[in-house]
Amino acid sequence: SQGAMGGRGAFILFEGADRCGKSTQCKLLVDGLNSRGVEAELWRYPDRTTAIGKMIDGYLQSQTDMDDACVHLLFSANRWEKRKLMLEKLASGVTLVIDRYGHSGTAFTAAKKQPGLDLEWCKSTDAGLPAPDALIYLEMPVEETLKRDGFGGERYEKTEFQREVVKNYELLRRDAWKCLDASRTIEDLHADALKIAMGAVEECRTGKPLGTLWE
Ligand code: FDM
Ligand code: MG
Repeated sequence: SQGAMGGRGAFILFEGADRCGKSTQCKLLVDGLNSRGVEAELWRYPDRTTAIGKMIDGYLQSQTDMDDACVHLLFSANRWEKRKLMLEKLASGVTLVIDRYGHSGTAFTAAKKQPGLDLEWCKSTDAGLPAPDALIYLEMPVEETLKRDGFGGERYEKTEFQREVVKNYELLRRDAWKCLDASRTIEDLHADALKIAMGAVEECRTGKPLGTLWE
C-alpha cells in the first residue's frame, strides 16, 4: 500500500555525539510528523532486539569482548539485516526517523585508531545501504555534552573517546548535512528538525529517488 497521499516515505537520520539530544529529538519529530498526518516510525541503531543486536548489546555493556573489526561488522550487519524492512516501509509511504546509522558506525570504530580500521575501511562495510534523505547533525562540543546528565557505564562513554568520535564526524561531514547547534532549546531544535523533515517528506512524496551510501 502507498501512503495516504501517495509516494514513498522519507528516511530522516539524526547523528551526533552521545548526550547531544538525538533520542529526545527523534521522539518529538515522530510525534510532530504523526500529528501533521505524516505516518512516521522511530527506529534506532544498534537495534538491540535482533540476534546480532543482542551480541552488540553484550559487547557495549562489557559483558563480552570482541575483536574491533568483528564488532564493526556486526554493527554493519545489524543495518543490513533490516534493509529489506526499511525499503518496504519507505515504499509503503512510511517515514522513518532513525537514531544513528552508518555514520555512527564509522565515527566510532575509526575512533579506536586501530591499524587497518581507518575511515575508508569503516565506511566500506555500509556501502550500498539506503542513504538518508535528510541527515540532521546535532553539533555540540564534547565539553558541553559532559555538563549534561553525564555518561552512563557503556563501553564508548568516555570523554577522550567521544572527542575522537566528534573529530571523525567532522571528517565525514558533507554540505548536504543539516547541522544544528545542539545547545539550543529542545523546542527550537524541534522546530528546525520538523521544518527539515517536512521538506524531505514532500520531496520524497513527489518522486525523489532513494540514494545509497556513500553518496
Ligand atoms: N555505535 C552505534 C557504534 O559503535 N557503531 C554503530 O554502527 C552504531 C549504530 O554504539 F556508543 C555506538 C554508539 C554508542 C553505542 O548507541 C550505542 P546508543 O545510541 O547509545 O544506543
Ligand atoms: Mg548510549
